[in-house]
Amino acid sequence: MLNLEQEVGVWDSVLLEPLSEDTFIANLQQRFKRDHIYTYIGNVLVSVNPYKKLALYSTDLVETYVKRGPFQLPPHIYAIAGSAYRWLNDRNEDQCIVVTGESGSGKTEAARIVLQFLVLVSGDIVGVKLMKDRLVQANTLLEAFGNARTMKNDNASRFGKFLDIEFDYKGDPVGGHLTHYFLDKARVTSLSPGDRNFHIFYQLLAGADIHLLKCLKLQRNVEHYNILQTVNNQPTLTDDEDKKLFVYTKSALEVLGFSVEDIIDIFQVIAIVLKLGNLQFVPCNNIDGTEGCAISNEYELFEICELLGAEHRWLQRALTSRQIEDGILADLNAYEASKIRDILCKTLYSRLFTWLINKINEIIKGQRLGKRKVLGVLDLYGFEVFEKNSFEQLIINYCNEKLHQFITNVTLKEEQEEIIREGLEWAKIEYFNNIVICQLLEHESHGILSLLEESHVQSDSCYLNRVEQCCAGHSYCLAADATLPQYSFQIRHYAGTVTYNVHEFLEKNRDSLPKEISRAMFRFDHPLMKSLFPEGNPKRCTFKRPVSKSVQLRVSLNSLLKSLNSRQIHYIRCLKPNEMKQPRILEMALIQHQVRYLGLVPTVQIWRSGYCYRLAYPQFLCRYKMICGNTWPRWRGSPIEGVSVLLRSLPIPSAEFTFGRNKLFVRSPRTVFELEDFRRVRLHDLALLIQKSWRGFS
Ligand code: AOV
Ligand code: MG
Repeated sequence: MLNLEQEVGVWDSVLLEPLSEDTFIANLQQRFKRDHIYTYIGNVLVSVNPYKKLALYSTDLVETYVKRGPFQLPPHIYAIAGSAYRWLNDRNEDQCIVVTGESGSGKTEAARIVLQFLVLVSGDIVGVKLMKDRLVQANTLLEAFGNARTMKNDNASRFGKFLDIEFDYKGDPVGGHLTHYFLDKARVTSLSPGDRNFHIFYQLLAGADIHLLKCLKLQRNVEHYNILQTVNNQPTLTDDEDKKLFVYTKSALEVLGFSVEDIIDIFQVIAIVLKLGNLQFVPCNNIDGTEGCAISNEYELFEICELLGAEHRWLQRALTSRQIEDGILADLNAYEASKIRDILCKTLYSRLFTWLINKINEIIKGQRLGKRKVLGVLDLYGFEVFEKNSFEQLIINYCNEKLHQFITNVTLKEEQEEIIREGLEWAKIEYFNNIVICQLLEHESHGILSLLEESHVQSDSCYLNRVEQCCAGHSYCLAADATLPQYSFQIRHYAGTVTYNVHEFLEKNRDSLPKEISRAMFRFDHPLMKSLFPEGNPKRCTFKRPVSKSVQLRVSLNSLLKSLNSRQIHYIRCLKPNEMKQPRILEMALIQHQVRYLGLVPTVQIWRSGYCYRLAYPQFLCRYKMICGNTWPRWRGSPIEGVSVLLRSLPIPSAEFTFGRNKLFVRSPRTVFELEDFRRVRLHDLALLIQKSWRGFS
């Protein structure tokens, strides 16, 4: 339980005396030992993953934080969520809560707690309650289909998630929109030791009743399915847990309003992926002496086609041959056919995932009545480095570089630049700017991601050559070096060094699907297949080459960051205390590494000498002049003089404010909320006054 009296260390690192990296970490450690996992840096929340359930979250506590207002109680994620919610309502501005930290640091849990908070503080009329249930259930559903166990995290997000919640003028959620980024679909057919596939596969096998299993032609045991096997299979979730979670997943589908037919269709796709993954191809010789292949366990193929209500030859042909000219087929060998099988499994799964997100978006779409304010919660996958790192890690780590760059820009660079521009006294604070790594990755002509798009780069080794030619001398890239393993290059990311193996980089980036496969899938008499493979419709005459994965991601990330620019942002910086996923253990070296690369000490330094909020003088006057004593502020001259008259009339210490050239700077968030409280009381008084005078008239 949160103890309001007995606090440990300091709540806000800004008050640390003296301030150094050591005292900052010692404070976190002291607090962590007593289960105080949250600490502020001004209005930034630092959260250390406790790896155990803490009695920190309850309806009562939500009420306490709402009543007392943010930042007046011990640090808590409720205060951050409450602060965003208050900004949204008081100031009518769009908000975003950005949760960052490496894999397993607690981002997804934090995002979930924020959502719970918003559900608890808002209204409960019928339509609103339904929307809130749907938003919560959408989260549950996405975790089942988009999360999986990795060596770093038993519930690792394998996609990036941005949930925007729309609020009406009363502060009630009335709609939402989900954006997702790059799903790590490679894991559908290839798991690293210790990993699991997406949770839904295990949930379905453990949780489906006999009748459903029979109808999906599935066997209960996980060992039967190739795509669920790893070298080092040690499941941490028991069958019982998967079984329990399946109940939640099913109920999420129901609450979201998926029809019984939709639900069966979804599970059929999962069953088809499992069974496709089992297909084995064996070499055989054709009459003309060329090498072809046959499917050795045809019963799986028959069952897949029974599920799809179709003739098995179509799929067999699509998997084992390729059209070279109109109507002329060439046989694939066993290796080629198994590659096509894997591509089909991954495509089916990722398209099902996108279809689910689109459906959810239709379900949670608000009715466009009047202007809506939005509060977004951003929960991407955290920075990750494994023993073997591939294209997926490059994409995930690129996202993290971009987000880190954005945060550094806003909180460290632009913050200082503005203070200097406004003529305030300022001793420059140094920090590492990772823009150089972002450029290494995305430089238009020779960035590591851009090289993937070069038309003459047709193989992974050719791509590696280009990386070696263009980036070998870069201070954050190591390539063509004898110390590196074969087929690899290395990047010194802001959060650590990662060695990438280029195997399948090109194929994963291009992400193209043979048109025979699309055609075969579209032909099946299965409504979901038709919508998952629309390009297979023979009436569509052209096959467009899909936009590559890295280009897609860059476009959507840029538009995300652009939209963040126009919002008030609240930060939650999550730290991982140990690599063993164990409670009560805080490894100092690991914490120090994260504190350094996240630039937390420079953030404290900026806060110590800085300001949480600023507003141009005319806007400040416009918003707050009504709270000036009993009258409007009287002054002659410029708005700056009006602001100074206004501030003198308020019971707030003058040290809270600093006058810049064009803007007023406010030191602490508490002061901003105080100003808002004054304003609210004044508006309330005015409303009463108007009501009285109306009564006087009538
Ligand atoms: P992530 O989102 O940051 O990693 P998660 O939010 O999934 O990390 O957290 C990992 C695990 O840590 C959770 O499954 C919980 O067991 C535990 N945990 C995290 N936060 C808390 C908390 N506040 N209280 C109790 N346990 C917690 V990744 O998705 O891998 O980047 O891609
Ligand atoms: Mg996560």
